[in-house]
Amino acid sequence: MNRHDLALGAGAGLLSAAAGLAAGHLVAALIGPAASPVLAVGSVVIDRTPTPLKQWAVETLGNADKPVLLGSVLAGTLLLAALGGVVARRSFPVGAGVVLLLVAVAGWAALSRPAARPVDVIPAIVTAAVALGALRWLSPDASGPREVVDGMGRRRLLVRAGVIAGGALVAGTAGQWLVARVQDVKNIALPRARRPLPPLPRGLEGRFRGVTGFQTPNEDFYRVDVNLTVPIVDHESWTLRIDGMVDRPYELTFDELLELPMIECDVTMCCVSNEVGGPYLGGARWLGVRVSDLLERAGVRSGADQILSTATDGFTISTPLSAAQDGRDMIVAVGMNGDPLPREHGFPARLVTPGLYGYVGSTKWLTRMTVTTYREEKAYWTDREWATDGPIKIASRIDTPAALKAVDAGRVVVAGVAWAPGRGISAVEVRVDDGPWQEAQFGPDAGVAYWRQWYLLWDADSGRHTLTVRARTPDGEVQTDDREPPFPDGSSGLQQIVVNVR
Ligand SMILES: Nc1nc2c(c(=O)[nH]1)N[C@H]1C(S)=C(S)[C@@H](COP(=O)(O)O)O[C@H]1N2
Ligand SMILES: [Mo]
Repeated sequence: MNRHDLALGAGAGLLSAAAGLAAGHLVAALIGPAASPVLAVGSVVIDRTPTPLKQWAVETLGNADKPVLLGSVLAGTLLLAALGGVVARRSFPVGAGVVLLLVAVAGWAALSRPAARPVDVIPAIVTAAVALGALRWLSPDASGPREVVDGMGRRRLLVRAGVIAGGALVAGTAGQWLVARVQDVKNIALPRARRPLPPLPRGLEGRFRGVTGFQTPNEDFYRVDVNLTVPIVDHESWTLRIDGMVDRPYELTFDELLELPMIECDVTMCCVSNEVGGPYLGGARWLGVRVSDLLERAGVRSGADQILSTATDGFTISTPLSAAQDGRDMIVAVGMNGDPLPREHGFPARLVTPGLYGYVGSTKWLTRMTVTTYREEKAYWTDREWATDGPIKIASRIDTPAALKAVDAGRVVVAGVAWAPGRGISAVEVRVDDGPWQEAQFGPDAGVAYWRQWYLLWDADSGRHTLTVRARTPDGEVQTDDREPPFPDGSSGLQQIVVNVR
């Protein structure tokens, strides 16, 4: 096989695979995006990836972890497809076999998801049919004499390749467009809270540039989950089931949920994987139904100590039952900052648990709450050796000045946020180099479940300076530089930044 042959074969393999995947993606957009071949394989890869590697990916790649993963899956697929194309020039059945193998993996991945339905195999079948058809069309008839093989003619081959590439582009784009269209849920009408809270005041962001806003807009709210694509849940057919160790298990539709008494609460949510100084937290006003009300109606039996919540895709989270019973505002939320929950953040309903890290208290795309015990059942992260109860550690962050930034000598605004949701923050202190701890001023207060903005006016003299921040809770805890377990990358360490003053 010469170079020319190799290139033609690889090209045909790549194009065929791309066309197949695009067609599969379009069909998946119509029946359920999660069954899209690339996405299905990606999800299985995520689930099978060992936790330390996953953590490493989140830490080093941040929110890029998903594009990077999808990109790798795609690259691997295309590489194998190219190989299939090359082999197909020698023997079409063997080459086609390689392509079929790829599709079989995608089909298996689509069907092995917990929420899979039989129809989810359709995108894989479409992918196979289109990919094989395209490969056949681009391959010379190997049984013929050499002249006929080459005699397909450059022009004819180019035209065919163009048709396939164009079709793939159209199908892929249409698939993406369809997915985006069904995702818009902004105009669903939500009820008002029984006792609405006064609007959150504008915070320090109105006075100092660079400070995190007091209320995080939905578009800017951090997103952390194991899903490659945002689950698209139809609220008309969605239900919330409450069962397990209860006297009267029951199920609610979305409309029935909206008829229950609603409360509003301001809660700062935070991810355990947030690094010191990191971005994985946000403050929002949530609207929802108290979990204690929902459980009361079911009648919790004695002996239970866990709420095992399940998302529409089968993902589970364990929350200590006590969080629903100790008076804090643990809710099944349907609203976020005055709008329905965005799909990214759990539409139609999610848990919000003040004071607990997201992986133990904030199930998105919630569909079931099962009252049980930790002895009986373990959820996704708990099963991966993360702490069973995840109270958020006291933490603080410097938003401005940015680390390593050069600022002019004189008055410099040092500002940021501090949080210990559930306990509240009573003081924030900043230290310049080895100097004394200086007490910062606060922005507005929205209760103990919410973060506080803080600022300090620093009279800076020129040179290189190190700023350190720490927070205190009303119950006397002082934030220390503690990055020990139970959280492998716990977020309680003291943030230090270096600033160059001119
Ligand atoms: N269904 C589902 N819910 C989930 C997760 C998930 O992967 N799947 N991740 C949890 C984690 S680790 C965090 S930190 C929060 C993040 O919520 P957000 O994406 O709305 O900020 O959601 C939690 N709820
Ligand atoms: Mo998280």
